[in-house]
Amino acid sequence: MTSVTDLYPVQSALAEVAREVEKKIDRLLPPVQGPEGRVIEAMRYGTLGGGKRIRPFLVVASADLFGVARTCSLRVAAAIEMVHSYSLIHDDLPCMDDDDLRRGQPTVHRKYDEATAVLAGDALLTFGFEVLSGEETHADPRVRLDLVSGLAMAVGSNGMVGGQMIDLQASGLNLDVQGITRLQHMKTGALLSYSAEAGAILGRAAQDKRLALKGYAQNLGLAFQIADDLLDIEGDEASMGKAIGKDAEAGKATLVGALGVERARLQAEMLIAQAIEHLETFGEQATLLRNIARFVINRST
Ligand code: GRG
Repeated sequence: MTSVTDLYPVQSALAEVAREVEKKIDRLLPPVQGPEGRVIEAMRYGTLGGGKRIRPFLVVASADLFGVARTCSLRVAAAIEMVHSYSLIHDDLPCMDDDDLRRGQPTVHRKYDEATAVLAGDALLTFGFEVLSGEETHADPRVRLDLVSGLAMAVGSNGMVGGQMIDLQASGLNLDVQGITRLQHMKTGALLSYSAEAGAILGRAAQDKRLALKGYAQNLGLAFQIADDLLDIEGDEASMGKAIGKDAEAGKATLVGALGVERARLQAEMLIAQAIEHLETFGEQATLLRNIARFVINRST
């Protein structure tokens, strides 16, 4: 059983990476100017000033295992966070989840307008790739190509976008546990998993180490999603005395819905144990990655 005090070091490490990646994103994004300034302002609004920055943490912590310079790993972390922010901006749109608030603030389409939100998401997605492909990311063009193609696969129709498509149709698909697991792997797991793998790519790690980090983050991603659904339910119970979350109400496919709260909680714990097993090859060096895995299922936001 993990106590709250065990999680302090990982929380401060997470906060440190969050601060560093915030600065990096701020420096990389263009300044708000010219007639196109509105979309840049919306890109900045949608990316800066919030979020747990778990994906950047995974990049930096896994790259640290191979002695990669922070200037490089933070650049990759920033690129991934831009792509993650694009997905959230588009996910909040009226044609998808139709949310008014994100991270406690008005969503991008509420603060600006729908067209600006679509464009800000598009521009963040493409800018993420621009950052990855830049020479400052890594001197070796093969490494940059590996990073670019890995991200493309993680967020395309075989990854995040495909998962989102299945999710949008989930109420009519009658998915079983296997189907929901696949959906979650695609929608949430692929980008999380790529984040850890990106650290290994930057470090030109041997294939077994790269696969170990990928496997670790795949299990982590699924547990992360279960924890997110459990927090949704707890939030709804606290605010309205209801036993089902917004996603369940909306007919969305969640493992919590399919397995029930208790079995889903156990499943998340089992996934975290499996994630940690993948790290054996790194010994003590991977302590932070082990702790972030425990943090993911013990977090309160
Ligand atoms: C629109 C192409 C497209 C994809 C959207 C990731 C996603 C796909 C939608 C997010 C919806 C959602 C609530 C998913 C559950 C888990 C998840 C990815 C939550 C958001 O990620 P966090 O918790 O967010 O890392 P922060 O705010 O901390 O960055």
